[in-house]
Amino acid sequence: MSNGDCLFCKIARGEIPSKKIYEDEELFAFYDINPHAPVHFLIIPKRHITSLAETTSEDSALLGKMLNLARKLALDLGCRNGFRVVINTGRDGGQEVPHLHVHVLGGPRPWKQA
Ligand code: IU
Repeated sequence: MSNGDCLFCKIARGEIPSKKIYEDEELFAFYDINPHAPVHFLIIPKRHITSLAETTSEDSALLGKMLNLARKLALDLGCRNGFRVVINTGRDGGQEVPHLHVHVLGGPRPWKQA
């Protein structure tokens, strides 16, 4: 189920434009609007999940798909020397957008830590 007011649900539905990298029935990937590294993109589920803290063991397959896609897209986008995967979770985790998202950061260093 998507959430009408959620920014990332709107991005996933194409109602707010984004630099899309990938889309399937469950996931959507797009470049971060404020990149912290030469390659910085986000992977989100199309279904509204507020954060990693709201997932359950029933979301295991979805979470696995998100990580598999992180690896695939990072390599496709040239992050051959490594990349960083971050899931900010909740207020103390520094999460600003309340829709689960995986940050993938890579490219030649130096770059800011997200
Ligand atoms: P955070 O993990 O919730 O702190 O990160 C949210 C990210 O979403 C942050 O890096 C923003 O630059 C990014 N972002 C975006 O790419 N497009 C948007 O419309 C908005 C935020 I709002």
